[in-house]
Amino acid sequence: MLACASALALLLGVPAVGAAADPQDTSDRRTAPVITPTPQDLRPRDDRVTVTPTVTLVAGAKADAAALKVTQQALLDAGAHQVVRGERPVGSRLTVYVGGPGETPQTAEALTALGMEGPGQLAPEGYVLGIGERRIALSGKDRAGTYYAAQSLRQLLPERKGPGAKVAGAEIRDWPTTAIRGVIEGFYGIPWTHAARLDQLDFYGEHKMNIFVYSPKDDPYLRERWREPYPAAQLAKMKELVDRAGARHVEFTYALSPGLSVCYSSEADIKALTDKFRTVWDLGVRTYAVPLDDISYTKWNCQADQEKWGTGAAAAGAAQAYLLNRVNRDFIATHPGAAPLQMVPTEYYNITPSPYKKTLAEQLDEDVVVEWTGVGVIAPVITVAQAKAARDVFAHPILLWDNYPVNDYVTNRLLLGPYNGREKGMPAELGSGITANPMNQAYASKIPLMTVADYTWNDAAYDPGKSWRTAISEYAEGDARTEKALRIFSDVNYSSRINAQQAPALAAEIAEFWESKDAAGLDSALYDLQRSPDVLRDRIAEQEFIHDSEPWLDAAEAWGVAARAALRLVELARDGDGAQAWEQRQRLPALVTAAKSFTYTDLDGRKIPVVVGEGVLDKFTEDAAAEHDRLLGVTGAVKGLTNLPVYQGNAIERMLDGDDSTFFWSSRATRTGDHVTVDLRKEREIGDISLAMAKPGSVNDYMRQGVLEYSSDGSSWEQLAAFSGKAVVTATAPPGTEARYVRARATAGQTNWLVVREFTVETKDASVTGGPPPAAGSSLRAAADGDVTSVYRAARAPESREALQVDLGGTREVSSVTVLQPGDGSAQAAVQVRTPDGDWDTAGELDGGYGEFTVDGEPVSAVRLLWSDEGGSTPQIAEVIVR
Ligand code: LTM
Repeated sequence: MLACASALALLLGVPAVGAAADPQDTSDRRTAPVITPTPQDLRPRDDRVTVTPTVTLVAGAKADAAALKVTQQALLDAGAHQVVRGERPVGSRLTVYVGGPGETPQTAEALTALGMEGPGQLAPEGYVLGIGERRIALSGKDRAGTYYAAQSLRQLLPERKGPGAKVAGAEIRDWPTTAIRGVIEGFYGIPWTHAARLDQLDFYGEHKMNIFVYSPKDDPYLRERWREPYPAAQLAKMKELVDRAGARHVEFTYALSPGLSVCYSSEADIKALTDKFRTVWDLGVRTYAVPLDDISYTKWNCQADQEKWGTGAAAAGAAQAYLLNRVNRDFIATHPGAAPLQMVPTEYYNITPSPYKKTLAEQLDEDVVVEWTGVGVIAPVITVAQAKAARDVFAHPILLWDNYPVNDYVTNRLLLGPYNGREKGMPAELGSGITANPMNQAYASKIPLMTVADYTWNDAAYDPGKSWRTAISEYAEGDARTEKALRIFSDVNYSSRINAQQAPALAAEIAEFWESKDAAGLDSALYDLQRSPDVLRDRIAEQEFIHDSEPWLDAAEAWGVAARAALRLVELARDGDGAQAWEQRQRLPALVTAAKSFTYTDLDGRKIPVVVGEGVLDKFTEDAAAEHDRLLGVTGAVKGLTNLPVYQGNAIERMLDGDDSTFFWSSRATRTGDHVTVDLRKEREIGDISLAMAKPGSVNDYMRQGVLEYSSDGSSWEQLAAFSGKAVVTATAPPGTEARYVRARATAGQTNWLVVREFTVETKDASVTGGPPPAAGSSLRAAADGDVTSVYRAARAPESREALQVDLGGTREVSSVTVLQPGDGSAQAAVQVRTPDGDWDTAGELDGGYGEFTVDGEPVSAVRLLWSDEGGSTPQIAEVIVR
């Protein structure tokens, strides 16, 4: 048997697929056929069939209607003028047989003619699809299988405007390795729209997913007001969803979450639950779930429960088992055709044995399916061993609630990378299946969800990168420019807890640039990034993707612009064009600010700044600025460092911005060893240190127990102070203490996240004197602090013979002095150096924003700007750089 991937390649290699050579065909949206999810066994044949003007469709009375519809449409899209029902082949027409043994008995003969076996031995929902000898045969193990055969055929047939397309012969035997495969709309935040849900159901059918769990956390009728009946309009919509799901062989699962207020022992509540189930039963719902996640199980909602079960987690396990068993026995068991009940335990996120799990495992009816998220709510990996352990500890079939690509905990991000980190063979250990929890953005979720469909159908063949590229290609509907733009956009929205690397393709381009120093390749990649949002806006067929992704598209475009400007800065600086480089450098902050300015509005109306390519694009602009600093000969701005993940754009730099209302905020609780660090960029004498943590509204978000430490090299540290239980920590370094790094390091774990409003470290290396005095908020020191972004702004115009002096702390040979002024630089001054005999030699006159003055290797002990008596403008100096 050929390995599936190579067989597919062979199939694709058959040149006559489609009709690219047909001069009448004007379609520009044709791609080589790829079946997704990846089939289990696909073999090319030597022959091929032709799509004739009239195609005969042979189908029994019981043939799956949905499969017939898909097949018929696919044939018409492939150029057939008409598809007519018939009993047997007619002349040289293409004959298509649709239906497995229970649907269309004639398909068996067609398969025999092709030398193929029927689907009898396949798993449920499996199918065989044969193409050759003027016939196509689709035969499912069951009706869903036939529908999936039709979906595969749809992908193999070309799209063209007239008959005559040649289709490569193929023999496919295919089946799912995961019985239950699909999506749980189980996130917090803005629920999907009705239109999006209908569209998703179509999408699941096309990708051979067979379950949709309706469980949005913010639908009040599912949680807060679970007892209340639905308004008629909402029921009508649900009926539409149930019908659409049925027509796509998708099991619509109704999930009611009573845990916020339920009284487990209450007959009235059990009735309220089953009444609500009965209402949707009448709509056609046959699968039910009772999620009990994200509730307290140590606090009862009624005294009767405490009296019946006592207290503690084991008591909660017993109470939940009681309620679920009642629903299982009173409702599921009394409704023939109902699927096994599903439940989400309150401990859904690990496999650690516990009194709660033990009780639940022992007391819950054995046919109830237990949902589990893997180890960790957002599990970076899920292994075969973990799945086995989950099965053991819960002692029930496991339905994996996989929290990918859900982004309700990072609403500033789109998660467009592939499904990853799930070990091959894991689904077989679960006993039930896999449902993926998607993003608040239904349409943008499709790219990662296609890869979920691929894994769940055929985990053995699953290759995340390949699956991801196929998904993008499919979503682009064969348009090469859309595909490229989508790949670029998805690359900068790639990372998540299951895909560690952000923007892998762009990061590689950037690394290549730093290595090779050749800017052309990177500039072109960044230009493509900058253009990709417009390409997508103009060309993508599913415009709802644009609606979903709008702020991220805006940000991607703006980051493309900013990063290109940063690249140009490096080029100018490397070319020695100091004046232009300085101009470019000053443009950069506004471009970066613009790139960070786009927001997503959440359910509560809060505007959340979105990120794209974080850690790659922002870092590149920082690295470019640092390269400029290096070439200028300055250390650069004081920097914040941390190992903690960031919560929604509250970046580490915010603890250094001198603004007490902005802050760094971690996106997890602090653990032992976590740190926030100030990097002074070079060794300096340090003095007073102040660490201001927590904030109004998050008064407990501070490091409970930790130490303040300093270091010269970032690896060996000296302790300055230990602290505990204080949100504001201060210390003073002993006189003469020199350090490059100062940090606060946690010495114990805690449950709260960390907010740092300001982390200030006083340094004593300022050597700037003279005048005019600085304006409020500025300092003399800013003129020579190694940071070209901090500016000395004078409070007034200079007086006669006034000068700003930078002492070098000794005499040294100096080859040049560079003076940077913001903008065009209006200050006028003589740039002078002090020679060993105390004289001031003039090296030149300030003229414009950038001035570089040669000193010819003279020994110099100080530099000064002797302001000219005339002109009277108020000086501003970004940096005086002495080399
Ligand atoms: O994962 C489960 C069982 N419950 C919630 C989800 O509703 C939520 O979407 C995810 C991601 O934030 N985390 C949960 O704990």
